[in-house]
Amino acid sequence: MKNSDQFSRRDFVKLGVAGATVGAFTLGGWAFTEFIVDEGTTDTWHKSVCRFCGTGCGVMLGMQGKKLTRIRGDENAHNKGVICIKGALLAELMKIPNRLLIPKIRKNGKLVSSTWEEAMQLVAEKFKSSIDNFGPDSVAYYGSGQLFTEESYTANKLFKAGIETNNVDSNARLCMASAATGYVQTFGKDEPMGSYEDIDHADCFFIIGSNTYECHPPIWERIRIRKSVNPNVKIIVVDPRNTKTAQQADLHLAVVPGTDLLLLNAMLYLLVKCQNIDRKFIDEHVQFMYEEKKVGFEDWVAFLDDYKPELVAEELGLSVKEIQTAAHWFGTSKASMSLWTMGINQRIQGVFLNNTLNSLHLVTGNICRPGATPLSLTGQCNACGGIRDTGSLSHLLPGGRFVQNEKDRNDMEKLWEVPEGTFSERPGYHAMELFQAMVDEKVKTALIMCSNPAQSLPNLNHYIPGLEKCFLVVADIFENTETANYADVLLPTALYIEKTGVLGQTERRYQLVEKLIEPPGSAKSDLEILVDLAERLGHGKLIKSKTTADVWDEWRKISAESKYDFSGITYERLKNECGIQWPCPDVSHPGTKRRYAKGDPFVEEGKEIQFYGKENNRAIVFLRPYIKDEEQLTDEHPFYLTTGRVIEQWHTGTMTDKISELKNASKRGKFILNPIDAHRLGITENDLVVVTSKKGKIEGPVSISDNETPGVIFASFFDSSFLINKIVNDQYDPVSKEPNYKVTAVSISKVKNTDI
Ligand SMILES: Nc1nc2c(c(=O)[nH]1)N[C@H]1C(S)=C(S)[C@@H](COP(=O)(O)OP(=O)(O)OC[C@H]3O[C@@H](n4cnc5c(=O)[nH]c(N)nc54)[C@H](O)[C@@H]3O)O[C@H]1N2
Ligand SMILES: Nc1nc2c(c(=O)[nH]1)N[C@H]1C(S)=C(S)[C@@H](COP(=O)(O)OP(=O)(O)OC[C@H]3O[C@@H](n4cnc5c(=O)[nH]c(N)nc54)[C@H](O)[C@@H]3O)O[C@H]1N2
Ligand code: SF4
Ligand SMILES: [Mo]
Repeated sequence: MKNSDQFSRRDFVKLGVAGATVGAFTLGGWAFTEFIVDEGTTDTWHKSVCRFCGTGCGVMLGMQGKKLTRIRGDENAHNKGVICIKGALLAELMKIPNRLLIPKIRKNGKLVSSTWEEAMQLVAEKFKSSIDNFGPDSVAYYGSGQLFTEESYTANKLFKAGIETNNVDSNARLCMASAATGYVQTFGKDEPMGSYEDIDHADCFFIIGSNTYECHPPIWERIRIRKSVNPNVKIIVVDPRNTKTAQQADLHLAVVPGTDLLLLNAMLYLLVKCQNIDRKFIDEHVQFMYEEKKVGFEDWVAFLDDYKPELVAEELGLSVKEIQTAAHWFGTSKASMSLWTMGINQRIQGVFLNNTLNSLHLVTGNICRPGATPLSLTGQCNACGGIRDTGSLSHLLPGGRFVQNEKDRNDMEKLWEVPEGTFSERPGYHAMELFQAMVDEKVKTALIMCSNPAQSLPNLNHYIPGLEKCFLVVADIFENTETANYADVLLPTALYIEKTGVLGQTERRYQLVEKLIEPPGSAKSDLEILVDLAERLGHGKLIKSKTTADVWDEWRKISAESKYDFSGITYERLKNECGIQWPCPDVSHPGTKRRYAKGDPFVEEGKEIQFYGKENNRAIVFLRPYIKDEEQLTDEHPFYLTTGRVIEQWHTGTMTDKISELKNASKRGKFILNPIDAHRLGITENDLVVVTSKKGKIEGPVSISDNETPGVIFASFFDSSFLINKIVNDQYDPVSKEPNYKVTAVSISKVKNTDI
């Protein structure tokens, strides 16, 4: 595998550290096992988890008194001691100055300091008056895959069972909704069957729409190690851009943005044609379906005829040979593993893509055995545990239940001890509808916790007026976020190890973060705020668990009534173990590495594989036709803009852009162009350009890089002075409602030369 130029970037990080001695033990690039910002000795080491991404790395935190001084990857955890630059700088995160210390209330257009009593009284009054005058659906909660499970669970319960509105959604809608819906449709239950450990057994990696190298570095490191001990292992990367991940692939398929479903169906076509499918597995475990209708194997084969590589290669921007190689490697390897993230989820056909990826595994029998699995990489540290598992989305109830299913509603009403008929059968507003409902003044009062939608939503120009109209209560650790600009009440919250709670990462693993530091000023945990609000709204009895330990125990017991059973995962166990994978039905159960397979407590005795999420125990292979993305190139908009991440920055940058090492290394927001396009347009490095889409235009500097492919412009969304989301389109998948951040047709024109 090629070696990357990342060392120079790491050196930059080292140079960026002012005054501190920095030692870093590096692996294959941006992955570290130990990173020390030496500020003296360390008295005690504490087991914890990184608070950033869904890799969910175990970390060891070195404390000197009440100060976090050292970070080390936890060798005993699933990440085997490997962490990335963001995790390595967790100590810097806890030191960021200018935290929000006291509540603020907007008076005459300005946020002014208040007491908690005054702020919470006002919040409760506003919620009550909206509910009284306009009904419970005039209020809403918008949460985050970065809150602890106990927090999301409590918010969900308060709003759905207490206030009686299903208007509960979160930033996970922007992120995981297509993957979650894909799993539910195909297997009947959300969450992956596989584990990270499968990486150590896979012979073919199919990485599609994931820049694993920058966004899940320890996972990339594990893949790299697998490849280095076994050079025959193949890595296929499907990404329109020549990312750091793509550069190290054996086969990089630089598809035209928005066309992947043609590729997946063409691969299926070739797998059938070359007899690389597993008929026995299909006959035992698979059902074919077109929309709601059962169809046969032959119907599926006939459907694939439209996807002969010769018919689709041109639209994909690939050669027939490239498609053949991908199908051959996937179909003939002993164990194939797919990994994917936003390049597939944030798409108009996000759910269809997820279904079809799952199908590749089902028809080849590459599932439920070591190394063979579709594994959707999760984005945030607790999108899985906190949002998906607790059902904190507008169409869900806890433990894989659905708002629209009467039995599910009645079951949850019993478990939460509220009268039958409490839950509305109508799903609440999903994220995109919710912000539209603010524009339309249907939602009058909303609580936003741990998210910064005024920077992260697509088509910002359209939704900002809604944030202005709605009475917004924003709980954040900082005052200077984009969303805080529209807050009517701003509540200071505790961050990371200033509070206790459970995080659930990609592979169904729950891990505990324990409080080690007091929050600054009068900041409170998000749970404390929710408990306070519940009491003020008259739901103190419903929200009876008021501490994180009590909430966890309540949720743990409730989980026992579902196929998500993790009743055996106690705080006590989590304090001593490096996380446990559910299902885990009792305290002596070791957890479940491979779901739907022997060893999973829900698989019947004597069965090797059982897709028990479905009534007939069969997973579904859907016939999913490709539909052209609405964002097609035209003379007016001849480039694709795609947006995403860089390794040093976390989302809207509120945290990472305040850590000098990360800020210096990532520089500012910019449009990144391929040299060929730049040359053709007469654009040079640092030129100022205007990029225009159907939604608007923004100005920004250009950077030129071979990592981009001709016709595609890349921009990240971390820089609040470069709000790329003003021009990103806001169409969304019709089923998952996840927006299409990845494909926007744009034009680009040069403004003037500048020395930025
Ligand atoms: N450093 C860092 N790491 C993070 C985060 C972060 O903010 N910073 N955030 C976390 C979160 S919440 C998330 S959701 C994940 C996201 O992790 P990723 O999904 O890996 O990151 P992105 O950069 O959003 O997008 C991934 C890739 O999709 C590609 N892509 C764009 N259009 C298409 C297409 O049409 N087809 C295909 N196949 N690919 C396409 C892009 O070129 C990009 O390389 O990262 C997590 N990890
Ligand atoms: N253009 C473009 N836009 C995107 C995406 C993309 O790929 N392209 N990806 C989308 C995806 S996948 C995601 S996940 C979203 C993320 O979008 P957001 O959730 O809006 O982004 P964050 O920056 O993570 O916002 C977290 C906020 O919570 C605050 N915070 C941190 N810790 C705590 C805490 O413990 N409690 C509270 N109350 N607040 C806290 C932070 O200061 C910050 O303001 O962005 C989406 N937007
Ligand atoms: S990979 Fe994710 S969880 Fe691991 S250290 Fe980096 S940001 Fe933290
Ligand atoms: Mo995400």
